[in-house]
Amino acid sequence: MTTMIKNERIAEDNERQSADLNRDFEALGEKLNRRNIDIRALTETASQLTVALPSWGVGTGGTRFARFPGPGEPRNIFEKLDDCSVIHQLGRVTPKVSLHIPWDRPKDPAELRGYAEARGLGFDAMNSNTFQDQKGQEKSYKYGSLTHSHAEVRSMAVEHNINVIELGKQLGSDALTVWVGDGSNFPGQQNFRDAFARYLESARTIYNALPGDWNMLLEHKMFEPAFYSTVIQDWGSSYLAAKETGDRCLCLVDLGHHAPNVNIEMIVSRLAQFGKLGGFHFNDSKYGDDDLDSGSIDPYQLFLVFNELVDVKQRDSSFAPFYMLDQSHNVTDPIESLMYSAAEVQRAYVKALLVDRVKLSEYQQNNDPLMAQATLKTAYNQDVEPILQMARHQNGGAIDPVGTYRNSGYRNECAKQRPVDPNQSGSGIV
Ligand code: RM4
Ligand code: MN
Ligand code: MN
Repeated sequence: MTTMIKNERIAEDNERQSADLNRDFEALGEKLNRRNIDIRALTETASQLTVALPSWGVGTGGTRFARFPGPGEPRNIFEKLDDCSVIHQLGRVTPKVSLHIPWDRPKDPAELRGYAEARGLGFDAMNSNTFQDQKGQEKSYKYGSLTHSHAEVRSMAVEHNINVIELGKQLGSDALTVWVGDGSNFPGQQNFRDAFARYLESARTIYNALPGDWNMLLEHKMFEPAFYSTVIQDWGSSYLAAKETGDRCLCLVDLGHHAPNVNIEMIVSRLAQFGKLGGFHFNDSKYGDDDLDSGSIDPYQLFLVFNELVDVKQRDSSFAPFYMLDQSHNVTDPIESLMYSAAEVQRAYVKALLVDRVKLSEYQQNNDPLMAQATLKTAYNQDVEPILQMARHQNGGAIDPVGTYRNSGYRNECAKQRPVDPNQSGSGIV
């Protein structure tokens, strides 16, 4: 077991940086004050944002060509939780972990829950995996899972999901995210209508097993692994399925799961308008489902998404979607990427909070496109780094999480304590 980073190490680093931070924070506070924005209240609101960590994200990812493992990768779910606890310790945005089952199936759920709680962590939405076969699995998902043409395969996939719900109950989770790779690779391979009907039937059976206070989140994805058609390909299919399934069945938007140039922020608005926006998988993309770090390619898009989310929240204070980072870290230290990305998500949120919504709606009403977009840009162009730093500092985290992490030598310690087991694939998605 690797230990978390010593609090003295964090305090020591913060000590060196806090005088500059205080000056920057005061200066920004003065500027925001001119707009009657209270920087302390804003920092408090920023601190309330949380984004779940994907358990699979702390291992080095890869592509279908290769994976280049880094030193000291976590070899099991306990070591993954160790890494997640460090990410949260320094960044203070990520108190929950989202598990993929069976990748992270614990032998003893109570033990895992205790282990997480001892590290200040809880469990977010559970993810079921019916997109690959497991060792010894009776039937294959090669031609689909929840939508398979054979009832026995569908039942197996439904059972798996129900099983994941049962496990999640023991871990204190309150949502199930369902993403299936089901679809086809050839025109004619699958009847679109029948496949969707089978999906609806399977989804309903899973939904019926959902505890009363849980949500079921349906995640759409345009393509991959199916390259011609995918059953839940777009937000429209997702919406229809969620609506047919039940009130607590909602849509989950993964930023990387759309065609290039699609206006994702408008999808956000549409789903929210009809009460069906349930969650997000944050990442960034250039070409497809690249799973790049959040905000690394198009931070403005991330801001525009949050601009919508803030708008929704103002209209409906009960709006509380599930947020998770869904990234594959192929060339970086996953701990660094996840800390950095969580801060990028928080940054987009804080900037969205800065949008002058009264003015924006006046410009919209008066058909002044230039000033409407300038209102968004004013918020987006404001450097809010001191707010993020202060939020971390006040909550016991590091002013500079990546710097403190590097100073701590945590990764080297992991490399010593976690010798590579040649029989294990480690973690990280491909
Ligand atoms: C999919 C999708 C799911 C994730 C898997 C591993 O593309 O984004 O959310 O769980 O990858
Ligand atoms: Mn996803
Ligand atoms: Mn994906």
